[in-house]
Amino acid sequence: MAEHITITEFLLKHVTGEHSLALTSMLKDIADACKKIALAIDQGALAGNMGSLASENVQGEVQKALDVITNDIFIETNQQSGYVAGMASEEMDDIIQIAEPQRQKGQYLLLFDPLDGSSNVNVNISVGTIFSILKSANAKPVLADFLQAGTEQICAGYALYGTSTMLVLTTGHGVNGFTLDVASGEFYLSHPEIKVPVDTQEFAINMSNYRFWQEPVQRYIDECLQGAEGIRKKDFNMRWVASMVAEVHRILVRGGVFMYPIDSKLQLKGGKLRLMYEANPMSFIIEQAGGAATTGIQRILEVHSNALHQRVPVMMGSRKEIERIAAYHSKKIAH
Ligand code: AHM
Ligand code: MG
Repeated sequence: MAEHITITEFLLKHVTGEHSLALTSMLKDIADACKKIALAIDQGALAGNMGSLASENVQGEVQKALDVITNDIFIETNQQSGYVAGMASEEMDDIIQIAEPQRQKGQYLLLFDPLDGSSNVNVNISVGTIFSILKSANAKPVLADFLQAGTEQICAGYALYGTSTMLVLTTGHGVNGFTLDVASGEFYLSHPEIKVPVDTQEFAINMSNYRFWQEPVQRYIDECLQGAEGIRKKDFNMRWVASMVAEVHRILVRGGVFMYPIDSKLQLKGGKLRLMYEANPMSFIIEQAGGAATTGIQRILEVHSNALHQRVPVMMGSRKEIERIAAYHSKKIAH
């Protein structure tokens, strides 16, 4: 573990500029919330946390007990610093207003997915929490204040509840990863200045959707599958965890591309993954680590946001591969 630097020591030293006080304080609360979530997941079935509820969230998805538990933990814990003016969650239809006494210094918006990949919870596979922080134009924010492009993010991160619990974040100056020491309850810097490896031979996509994809995505995957005998002249490996946080983390550590493209089943929805609290924060992290993120036709961080739960096609990871995929969409690389 690199020099045993705690997350608080790291933030105090490295987060500078106009948002430093607020970010340090908010990130401390976020780290606390993620620790509590890690515990709730660890206790799992023993605490009766694993079932499905009768309720559905705004996306029409059946909520798991842990979706609701982790949502409550995240909201409750992140009201404490007083810097958060409003929140938005994958699990809630509308923006979350923060009561007056809890937002004395409220100038920031916190958008989050408390438990991404929650379909994996019952089968004991890694899940995560994703968050994004924006500046609010209003102390009492309304929906319009949240609808900012991803380029406006001042901080983004995720917690991965995997073989160890990690918190990975960016404030726009590179990406750093911290690992939870369960014994002391402290996050320590374990992955300083993460960079996405430039070369990759690994892709992540739900192959069962192949027949629904658009031609540029089929073409890219076909060429990967042809391996050394095909135009790419090298063999590719494939992974699909069905947990975006786990896939993106793997890409940060050893390279690769993660794809959830538009397909004919998703056409009306605009994509599978949500822009504001899934695609934007993960794209910010990937770009800060030297990678790239596109819808196929546009940089994700520049997508105009018109709804809280808006969906987008997502392709992110090693820069050269993402540029190739974008070039297939714009037909800049001919067959
Ligand atoms: P969720 O927020 O409802 O958990 O959905 C998002 C997840 C991503 O983590 C993952 O990449 C994707 O859904 C998996 O989808 P699929 O089950 O279609 O493979
Ligand atoms: Mg999600």
